[in-house]
Amino acid sequence: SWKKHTVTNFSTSDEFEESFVRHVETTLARSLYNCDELAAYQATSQTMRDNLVTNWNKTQQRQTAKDQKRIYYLSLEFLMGRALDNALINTGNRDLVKDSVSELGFNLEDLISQEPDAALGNGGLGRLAACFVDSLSSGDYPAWGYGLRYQYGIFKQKIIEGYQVEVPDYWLKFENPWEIARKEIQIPIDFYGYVEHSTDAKGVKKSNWIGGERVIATAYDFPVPGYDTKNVNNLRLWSAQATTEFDFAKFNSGDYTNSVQATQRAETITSVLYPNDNFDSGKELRLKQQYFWVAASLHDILRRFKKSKRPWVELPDQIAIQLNDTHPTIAVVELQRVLVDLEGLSWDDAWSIVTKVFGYTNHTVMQEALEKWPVDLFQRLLPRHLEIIYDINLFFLQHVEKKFPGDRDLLSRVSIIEESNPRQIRMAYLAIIGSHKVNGVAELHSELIKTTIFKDFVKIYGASKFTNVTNGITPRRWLKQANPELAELIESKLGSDAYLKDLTLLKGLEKFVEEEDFIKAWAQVKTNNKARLIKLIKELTGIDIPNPEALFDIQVKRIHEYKRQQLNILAVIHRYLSIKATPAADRAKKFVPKVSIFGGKSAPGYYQAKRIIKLINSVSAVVNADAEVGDLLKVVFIPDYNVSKAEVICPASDLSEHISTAGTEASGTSNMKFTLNGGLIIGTVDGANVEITREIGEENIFLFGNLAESVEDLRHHHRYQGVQITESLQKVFDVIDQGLFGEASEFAPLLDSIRYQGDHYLVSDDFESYLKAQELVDETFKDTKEWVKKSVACVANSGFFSSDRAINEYAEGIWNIEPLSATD
Ligand code: DL6
Repeated sequence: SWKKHTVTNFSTSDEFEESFVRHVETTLARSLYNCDELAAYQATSQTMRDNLVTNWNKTQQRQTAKDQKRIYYLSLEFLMGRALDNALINTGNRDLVKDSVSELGFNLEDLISQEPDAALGNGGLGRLAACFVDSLSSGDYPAWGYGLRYQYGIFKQKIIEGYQVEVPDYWLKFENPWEIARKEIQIPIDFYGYVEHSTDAKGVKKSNWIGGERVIATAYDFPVPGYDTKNVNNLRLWSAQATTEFDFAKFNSGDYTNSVQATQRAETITSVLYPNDNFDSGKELRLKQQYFWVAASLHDILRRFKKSKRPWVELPDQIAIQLNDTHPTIAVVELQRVLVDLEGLSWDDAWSIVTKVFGYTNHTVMQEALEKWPVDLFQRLLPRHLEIIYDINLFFLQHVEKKFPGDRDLLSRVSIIEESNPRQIRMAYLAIIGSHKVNGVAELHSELIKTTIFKDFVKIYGASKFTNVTNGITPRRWLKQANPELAELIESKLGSDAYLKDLTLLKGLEKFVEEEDFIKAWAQVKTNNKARLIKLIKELTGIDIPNPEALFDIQVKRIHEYKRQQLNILAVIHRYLSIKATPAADRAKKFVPKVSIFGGKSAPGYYQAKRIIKLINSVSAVVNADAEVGDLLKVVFIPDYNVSKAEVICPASDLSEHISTAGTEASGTSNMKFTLNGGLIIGTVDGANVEITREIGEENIFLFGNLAESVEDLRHHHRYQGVQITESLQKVFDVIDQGLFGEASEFAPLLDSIRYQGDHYLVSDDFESYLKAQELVDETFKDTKEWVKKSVACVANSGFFSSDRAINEYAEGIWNIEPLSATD
């Protein structure tokens, strides 16, 4: 068979159990009689880890011996979720381990749920990085991920009286079996200080940065197993430590507070993940995090390169570095500094190497999310880097001036330094200038960056520097792991699980859509998954969902005005009013029973997003308590949306919402997760929805709303002619204003942003077409069989959205790297 399961290291249950017992008794120092589920989870994980580490070592040796080009993926976020189930699946050990732990008296699912999510990310960008490391390992690419080991990941969200309350996520409370502490790797990282300039005997100018504060970066390694391969790549996360643990002199002189202060200040660098999604917060500590991570990673990468004794010009043949958003852009400057100041290369030689090494992925066109740093802050924190940025800018502007003589406006538009007050460094421009390729993350988005925010750079560099790599998701986690029943049904029809490595094979499902039994089985899987979600909702919120046959309409993602949860909830209110206005006898004919499900975190300081959460919860309280409405409408807000909850939520949707204002969502990846799990989409013509429509067919998606090209005109119209509120939207506003959902003043800021403040996100413009699309959803859902066929069509045509495809495109079009087979 195609499947070798070469990674399986346990040939019998006995082998697994032996190792399990050894870990319980030695690693955990417990006895089997005193082994609870947490301990059993840890022993299972330790046992799996032993295997991974062996293959991890071999992978590293193989990669060093072959000395092929490697890709380093720099991401400030890796939203990995849980590791155990994924490791079991990728290594082909799941069934055996399930039986083994059952023999030992445990249920595998219970053990899996003991693991806290590794929630080192905010949303799409961080989860994309996690899917990418899975695909890099699965495709046998020589690759490392580099990030930060935050002590606190994204906060946990509690809902108290309808409001979001943030609680720290101390995910490292218990020993983490998936990380390997490399305490011996200690890289000094400097901040602050000053620059000394001198001229050597040959008349060459030298710059020497004397740092003022030193922090140590220590490495923690996370093995990343590929699916059905022995290849295990590395994700290295850095943790900050003080140079000296403790100042004894100060301690002995009685100054205890100061003696621990330096330690605390150093460790603060990696203590917390900034909880902003698509917004640049601009705090000093964040810049410190970025430099700390980038400098440690580059030091590590260059140390590895230097061992090969190759000349520096060969660096771009040996390494590619991908900048996941602008967060690691300072790496461009740091590499130039190392090559010029420390390795003695000329500026031009160094710069030619630097620009061949880096690629930059853009994830947003929204101004508020584009990173800028005050020049003053750079001057203090990284004085030598600021000098280098000035020089990069000078040479770049000279190049522009030569190409477009006399165009002063152009020079000021593209300058890395924004002459504002305070002056700012535009990190996206620095990333473009320092990279050989810039990519967007979906076709529409990649076109938009060329025609809007980076238009001038297309003029300067030509269009070929700009490319598209549409995002993808890993089918191992998002189908096999999240939806085992569907995976099993698919495997039974396709005859193997080869589709997990070549997702386009799902196309083979199409030929079964006329089979009655298949359609029935497919529908049954969905019902079972909905039952699983009903249980989770009950546990988390206490809300009963009486009807599992109801249409599950789900919107889970970060809460943001551009993602327009407000549009969704306003339409839910409209539905509620319509149900109540319809005579009881006619209701069943007119409306299909529906459960509107929301989930997602707001950035702690994002006022409007927090109002949206409160409104959803207030509507939920009123609607769910209204006996007159019964099971025709239920509204749920699932607290603390995260990766492990998404694994239960995505397989349970009939419909999911991807309804951003056109032109604002770069790609979206939850749209792909829902489609791959047989859920239909209601969405705008935005991000990857466009390609999803192309792949699955227009007849299988509910599109609505204004197009990206109309957005600017509509905003202009709002500014000068005011906002038109339609009758149906006005009715919704009226009941909110009248206090149907509690204190009206709580929601006024939200409504006012639409009716009086220009409706930036075009809720008023899209409201009617959204309602129409929802009506069509109801009509379509009434024909169960037709709906199920559409569901099959979604899955069968999801092949394109595998992160394996995305990684292959990066490897070929941007990194120029080849896989290194684990059997070589
Ligand atoms: O590219 C991954 C993902 C896209 O699918 C989303 O459209 C985009 O909004 C998201 N961006 C972020 C930025 N967050 N931070 N920090 O997640 O990237």
